[in-house]
Amino acid sequence: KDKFPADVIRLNQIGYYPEAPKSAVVIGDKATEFYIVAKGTGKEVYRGKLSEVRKSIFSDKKTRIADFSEVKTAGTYTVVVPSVGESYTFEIKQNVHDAAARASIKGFYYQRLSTALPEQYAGKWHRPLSHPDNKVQIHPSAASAGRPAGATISSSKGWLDAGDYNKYIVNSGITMGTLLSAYEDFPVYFDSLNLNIPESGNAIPDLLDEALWNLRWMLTMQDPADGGVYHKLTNEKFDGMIMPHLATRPRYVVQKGTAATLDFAAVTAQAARVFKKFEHQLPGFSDSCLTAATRAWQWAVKNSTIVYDQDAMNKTFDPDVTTGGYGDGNFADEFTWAAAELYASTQDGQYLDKVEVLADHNLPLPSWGGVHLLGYYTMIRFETSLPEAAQAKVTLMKQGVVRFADVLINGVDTRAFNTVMGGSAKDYIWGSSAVAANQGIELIQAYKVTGDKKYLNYALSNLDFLLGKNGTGYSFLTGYGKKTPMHPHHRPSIADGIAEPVPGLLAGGPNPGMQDKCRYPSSVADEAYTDNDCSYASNEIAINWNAPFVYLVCAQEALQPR
Ligand code: G3I
Ligand code: 9MR
Repeated sequence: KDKFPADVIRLNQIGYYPEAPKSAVVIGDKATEFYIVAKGTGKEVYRGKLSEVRKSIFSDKKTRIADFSEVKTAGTYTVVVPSVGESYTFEIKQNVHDAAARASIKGFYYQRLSTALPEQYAGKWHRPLSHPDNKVQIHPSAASAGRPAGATISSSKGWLDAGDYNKYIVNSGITMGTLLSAYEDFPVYFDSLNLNIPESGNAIPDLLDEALWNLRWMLTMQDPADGGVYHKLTNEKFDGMIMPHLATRPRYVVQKGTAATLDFAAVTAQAARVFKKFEHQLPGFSDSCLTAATRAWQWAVKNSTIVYDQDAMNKTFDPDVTTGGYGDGNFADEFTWAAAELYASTQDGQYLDKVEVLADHNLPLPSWGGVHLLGYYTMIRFETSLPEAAQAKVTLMKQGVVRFADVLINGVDTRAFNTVMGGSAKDYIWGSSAVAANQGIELIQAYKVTGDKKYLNYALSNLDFLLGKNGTGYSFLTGYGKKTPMHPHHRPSIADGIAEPVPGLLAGGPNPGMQDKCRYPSSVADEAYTDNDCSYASNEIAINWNAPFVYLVCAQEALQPR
């Protein structure tokens, strides 16, 4: 076993679709041949030649690729490389990612605050009610005429952002936009997906019921007096590694800001559209979302440069707040995203004027601070139902999305790990898993625009990356794959005394920034990851990383041919 470790062969530890490309990465340059062996019978079903040697651009690693796309028969297999190793077992079958797809959505259920998680839904990770957030203080930075400092508001529900217990509007923005877009792009797939959450069985798809939990919270973050939105709901500082129900220190809403308000406008405008279909179940809800969106937009137009600068805030107001910043000083992208969502929901031309089409073909990949492309995706999604006035912009957006996809896929076929992820060191930032997943989403948009299958399959290469075909050998989704994070920086998982972490959560992934100062086994860009709970810079989990994983995996489940 030790002589032939599974880890020298990197692959999607869950498996492959019968009709899709399939490859594994063999670390080292010596071997030349490989076999695909059927589990159980031990029979060799396929023999192939490894590729030419490929060189990592980050380290001195050399690899060869085992391409077994020709194996299409459903079954359980391993890759065997003589005198090198035998891989983990994996499956080839239809819907091979079904369980991982469900789990990654269910991961959001485990992040719910202001409720108990009963065993019936949460299994051994059940926990008591925490964070009712029904007496949240107005921080002095957020005081307004009707809501003086120290007054309390109710701002319950929502998801914990990540491994910490705070709730951040900016990060909820991209998360919700991504999940609602997944629904808008694949409604049929989600309509029948049962997640065993308390709302399962009602007439609303479970994905949307889950999203509603966070949306209800977001709606409370708008100041009713003027439409502006508080940047976050937070403790003064990060809690210790304690269970949620023991984290009872005072909570505050802080300063309103332009980014938070525009992200809120985008999400509520999109929600107005999505929930219109469920008017019968949620009477009036869609309309209230649109009203909230419109008021937020108007506030942002009047207050178009209000940065959330935590250090500056702390110089002026007490108490100091030192939790996650999510500060962003450039609002052009938030204006475009919010305008695009408002336009798609209302077709009111004033919003179309504010939708900015970027000239640069190297578009910014979506991230919490860069949401430009979310606006593109929505405009493209509704292309055929948008007025004539929008068509010129939509055409440019489609070209931009396809050009960006072509930049992403350029060179993959000589890359050491054979994935779109890892084309440059810039891919490996804090939360690099979300870079991989968002590249996948971008490629799926290019597939939708062109109908060219290659983009769908390149997107799949990044799902392979996330599930084990990478420089670390980890499948980053907790509980899914053979070697998965056991010690994420996630307070409930650390404090609950249960060996396995909460399942279905995506670890941040390689980040040579290593800002947490933990010990890492390697500082190389694509290997700088440690499965240690001290490592918030590589091994935390976060809702804005899970959401693009949900989109990518569900899109593949919905789109791969049967
Ligand atoms: O913008 C620069 C870019 O210009 C530069 O090239 C790059 C080089 O590393 O750095 C970029 O800034 C980074 C920024 O994220 C934007 O990606 C910072 O170095 C990096 O420190 C920063 O990390 C953020 C981190 O909080 C610290 O603020 C992560 O994106 C963000 O996901 C993370 O979010 C935390 C919350 O604050 C609290 N809750 C948990 C959550 C997840 O860890
Ligand atoms: O636990 C915190 C994590 O959720 C954040 O992402 C991270 C960066 O903002 O900060 C973590 O908190 C650490 C703090 O920044 C420094 N002291 C140790 C804290 C817990 O490890």
